[in-house]
Amino acid sequence: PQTHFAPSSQQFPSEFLWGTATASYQVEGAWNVDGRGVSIWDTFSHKPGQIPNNDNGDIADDEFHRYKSDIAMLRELGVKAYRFSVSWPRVMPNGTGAVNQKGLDYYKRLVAALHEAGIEPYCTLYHWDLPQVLQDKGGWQNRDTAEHLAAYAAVTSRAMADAGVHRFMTVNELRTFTENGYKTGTHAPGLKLDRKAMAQLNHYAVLGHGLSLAAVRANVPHDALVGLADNPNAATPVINDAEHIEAARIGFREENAQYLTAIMEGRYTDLYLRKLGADAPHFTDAEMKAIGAPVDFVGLNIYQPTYVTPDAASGYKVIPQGPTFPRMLSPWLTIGPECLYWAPTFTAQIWGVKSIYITENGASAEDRLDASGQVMDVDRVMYIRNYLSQLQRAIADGAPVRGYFVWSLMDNYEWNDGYSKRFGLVYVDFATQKRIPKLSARFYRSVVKENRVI
Ligand code: GBH
Repeated sequence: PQTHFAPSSQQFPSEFLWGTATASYQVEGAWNVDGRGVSIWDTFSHKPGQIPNNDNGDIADDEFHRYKSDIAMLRELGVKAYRFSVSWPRVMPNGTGAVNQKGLDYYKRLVAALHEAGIEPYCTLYHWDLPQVLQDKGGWQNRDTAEHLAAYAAVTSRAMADAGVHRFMTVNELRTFTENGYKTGTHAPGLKLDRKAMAQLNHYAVLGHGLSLAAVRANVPHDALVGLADNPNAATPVINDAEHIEAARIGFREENAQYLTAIMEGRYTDLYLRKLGADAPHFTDAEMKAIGAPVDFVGLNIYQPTYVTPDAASGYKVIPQGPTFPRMLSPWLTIGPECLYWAPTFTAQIWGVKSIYITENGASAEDRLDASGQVMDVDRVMYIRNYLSQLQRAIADGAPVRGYFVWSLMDNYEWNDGYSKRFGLVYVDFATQKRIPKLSARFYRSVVKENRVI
């Protein structure tokens, strides 16, 4: 009988970069320490009745004070990279102008400790913590915010490059900070704008990426890589025949017309502009050129599929997922591992992208300490294993995926869900700040060590 499986099964490329991800407001805490300014998330979460249990990020994982021991956890996992974000109001308390050196110093300490541990820092410049003073002037409804982001990105990327950071992402998830912040209002600043206002605001958001991309390039060494981490709707064919795959390919491009497609093509699709009619945004050629400037890599945050089927009229149609569709703990987090096959595959096929990272993937689960004080999160292991199998298959079929970051290293402040949804490989007891690696941490350590789905 065969007792030993060939280690080549479901193998990843030898240079594959395994990592984990976090974001400033979700883990740092220290919200009013060393001159940090106020962000829209401080304002939003401090307003009573806004977030379950009135949870906020004042303390979060206290990573500001505990980064050294958290980096020791990264070493335990054996990962080669850590994706973190810089808090804009920590570096520029007023959103523009004066730089708070103490704020920058925190990130220099963090980066130095990562280097010391042999872990490559992947730095996101904007993961949603907009300085409140800029929201007071309209936030992303104001074109100036795009310019201010670029000015902050210039200062921050220069300081981070001096500290040895070679990998930068301008923004995280354009769709989330625009639509959740300004359309559905579930995220800060909690507004509910109409279609016309949203179209213009979305334009300023992608412009913010484009201007920041240029600003970072001008301030970091030529061999540094600059991209973004976006969350395109992961259009996925239900049936893998030519017709359905083509429908999903069309869907992938059109469903993301105002975000990733605009960035990849430097223009809005005809269908997008036609659908908006009189609500279409105002834009200039120069702006579209900045938005479409080439990136060194595309980061994809992929969690759940958007199923698509052919449609005679518009080429594709989105199929809703009913109440019995399997989900993780977050209601939006449906389980469709094959979306991690299609998202990088389409990104490479449609736009010829040569370098892709999965900058986030992971799952919420109802984690409980068992009698022996362990967290046996077999559901999260199931989720990650199945998604990784599809990613491995995508790479085997030619998708140029260079790395993968689990969201998240540890449980943290999950935005409008507060601390009620846990995504970590490491359990955090928020009352004591004690960290307990879950079963999924052990699983991921094995994946990293063997460089295959195990
Ligand atoms: C990512 O968002 C984020 O980058 C990260 O910060 C976050 O912690 C992680 O994933 C897990 O959520 O409550 O009905 O308004 C993933 C995309 C978009 C999913 C907003 C949740 C809110 C749904 N997210 N969405 S709702």
